[in-house]
Order: sequence, then structure tokens, then C-alpha cells
Amino acid sequence: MFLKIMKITAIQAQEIYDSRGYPTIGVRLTLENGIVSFSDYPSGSSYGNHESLELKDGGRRLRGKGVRDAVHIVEKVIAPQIMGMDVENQPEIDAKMIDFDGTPNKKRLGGNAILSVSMAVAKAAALSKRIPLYKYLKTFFPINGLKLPIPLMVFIEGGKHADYSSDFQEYMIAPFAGNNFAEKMEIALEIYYCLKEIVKKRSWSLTVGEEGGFAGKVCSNEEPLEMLVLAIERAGFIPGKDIKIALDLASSEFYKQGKYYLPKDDKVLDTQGMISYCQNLINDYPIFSIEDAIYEDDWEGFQKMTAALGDKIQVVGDDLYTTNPRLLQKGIRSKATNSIVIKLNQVGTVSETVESLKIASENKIQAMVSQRAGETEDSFFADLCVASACGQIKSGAPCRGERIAKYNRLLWIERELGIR
Ligand code: 2PG
Ligand code: MG
Repeated sequence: MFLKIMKITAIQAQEIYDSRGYPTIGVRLTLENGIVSFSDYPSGSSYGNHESLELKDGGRRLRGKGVRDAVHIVEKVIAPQIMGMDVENQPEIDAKMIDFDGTPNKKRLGGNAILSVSMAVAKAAALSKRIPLYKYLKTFFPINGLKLPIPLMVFIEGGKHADYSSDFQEYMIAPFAGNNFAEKMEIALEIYYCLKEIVKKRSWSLTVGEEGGFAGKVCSNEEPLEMLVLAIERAGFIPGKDIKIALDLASSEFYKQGKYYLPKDDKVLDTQGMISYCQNLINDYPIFSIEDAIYEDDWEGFQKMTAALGDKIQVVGDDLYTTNPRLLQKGIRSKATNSIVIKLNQVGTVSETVESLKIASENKIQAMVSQRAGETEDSFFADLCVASACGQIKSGAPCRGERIAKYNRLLWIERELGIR
């Protein structure tokens, strides 16, 4: 049978800005049928050692964070390679960029140059087929159905994402109550309003962190947990039943030579101490998930954590895996964690991200698709989350346009699917 291919005819890149005001890449990709797609590259604040490299210009302009070199690479190096290729051939296009880069962490062409093209390709293919992005991405996950996720919403933020706040990066609530995504959002918002009142009473100023969570001078790393439980109860829900708590400690940010430094608790802990600390937290609070409790290169530490707590909570690896299929395989073999964070830009192509999601699903590793600290209104990962049916998403607080854009996208997807 003759299959018509749809060729890529032009690729432009532009230096745009993310939610932190830092430069990032936007790509505009055109097909021979006139279809145009846009994609923006997200960027982290606390990034893992093994992430694909985000190419920055260096020098004095915009504090070295400009991406003019990466823009040049998209237009003059990548575009000539993939122009004329069939937009629906995502694996081949991604493989071509990976081969042409030829480095393990995409440092030659830049993960930002490669991923922004990779996402624009998928979006253009969806537009060309006149189907929503999540339906197109679903073709990469033929086994699972489509599924709306539980939102893990950051309500209180610290670490690298907010000054003066907790040592830990993210305190999230996860509404298990609610029959569908829209109901879960409503429940989360009722709790959010209560938390806002609690925050005001504690004379925190109403500042928010990079992902929209409240941030303030906490007395200890436990204070945000107490506040979340209070807010859940005030909103009329049962902590641990209706609503559970998830944490991202992002511990590589407070780790130095074998020790974890927690100035807010006046503590310095070794690996075993950190695991006991987490054990105490899950005894005292309705926590169901802890991300990056252990330093990113300490595989043994993660194994110990999973052996100790893996039957009670999600032990999540973020910086440990950096969404890399090879590292995830290693984690599965060594039983390092039972869960993984998935971020497109850590690994740097749509195809590799899909591969990690598939490996996770085949091996019963819980995946959560996630934002980065630096986002734009591009909601690609919300569609990816539904397509993969992994069931969990992290997109920050219900605050700041670039965060709420993803939740709003999910509301529309749910409506389209007629789930309500
Ligand atoms: C994380 C992310 C997103 P960053 O650690 O999970 O929440 O933060 O983008 O700074 O890595
Ligand atoms: Mg993380």
C-alpha cells in the first residue's frame, strides 16, 4: 500500500524566556502541507549530574545563560539534517540527532537544541493528522489506554526553588479523593485556599517559589508538613485517606562528602540517618511518596532506602535516573527504587523519554511525569502523561500561568475524552 509521507520543510529557532526570566529555546517547525508547530524547552534549577547538557552561551550577556549558539545549531546544523524527513518518523528523526551529536549527554549539539526540535516534530505530526497531541503520542504506547493522572501539586517550596525556606525542595499534596481529574483539582484548590489563610496567619509573606508553592521562613523542615495536614483538615478532608502527601527532598542540593546538611533542623545526617529521618516522617505524616531522599550517585544508599521503606511508600528517583533508559534499567536490576520521575529534557528526546516510560511500565515502576523549575506555557508533558497512562503528574502549584497551563490542558483533555 502507498503511504503518503509528510515532509518537514523548515525549522526556525528563537531565543525566548522561561518563567524565571532565563533565556531558553523556542522552535517553529513547518511541514510541506503548511502545518506549523511550536515547542519550548523547559529548564531545571536543581539538575542532575547525568542530564543531557543544556547548551548556554556563557560570557557576560544575560549572565552567560543566552542560547544563541543553540539557536544557531538548530537552524544551521540540525535543520539541514532532518529537513525532508517524514514528520511521523519520530524514532528515526530522534536517532539521527542523537547519532549526529555522538556524545552520551548531547553536549555537542545541546540537549536544548535537540529536544525542542524533537517535541516540535511530535506536535507537527499530531497537527498534520488532525488529532490532539495526547492521541498521537498514544501511538507510541499501544498497550496502555489513555489515563488522566493524579496531580501532585507543590503547595510549599524550598531548597533551590525558594530563598529562606525549608531545606527540602517540594511539599506536595495528592488528591486520591475525587472521581476524576476535575474533581481532584477542585479538592486541591479547596485545600490551597485554606493553606493560604494558614500561611498568612504565620506571618509568612505571601511569596511563592519557582513552581508557585508558598515559601517562607520555616522553623523546621517539618513545619510545612504540619501546615499541609492542617489545611487538608480545615478543608474537610481526611489526611492519609482523601489526600496524601508527597515530598521531593532534592537531597543532592544539601549533600556534601557523605553527609546531608539540614540547617533548618540543626542536623547533619549520614545515609542511614537520612533513611531513619524519612522513616520518622512517614510514621508521623500521611506521606506516600519521597523523591530524591538520597544523593544522586549513591546507588547503594537508594537500595537501602528502598529495602527499608519501599513496601510503604514510593521511593522515587529523579536525579538518580535523569529519565535515562540505561540508568533506569540499572535501577531495576539493583532494586534502587520503585518509582521514577520523567522529564523530557533530562534525557533530551521524545523517543528516549517514551522508552523510559515503557520500561517503567513493563517493570511495574511507578512513573510521574514532571515539570521543570523553568517552564513556559508549553504543556507537552501533560499530553505525554495522559498518553503514557502512568497516572501521576507534577506540575507545581495552582499558581503561576506556566504551572496552571498544564492542569488546564488536562481539564480539556478529560472533557474531550468524555470522562466526566
Ligand atoms: C524536580 C524539579 C521539578 P528542577 O527536582 O523534580 O519539580 O525541579 O526543575 O529544579 O530540577
Ligand atoms: Mg526532583
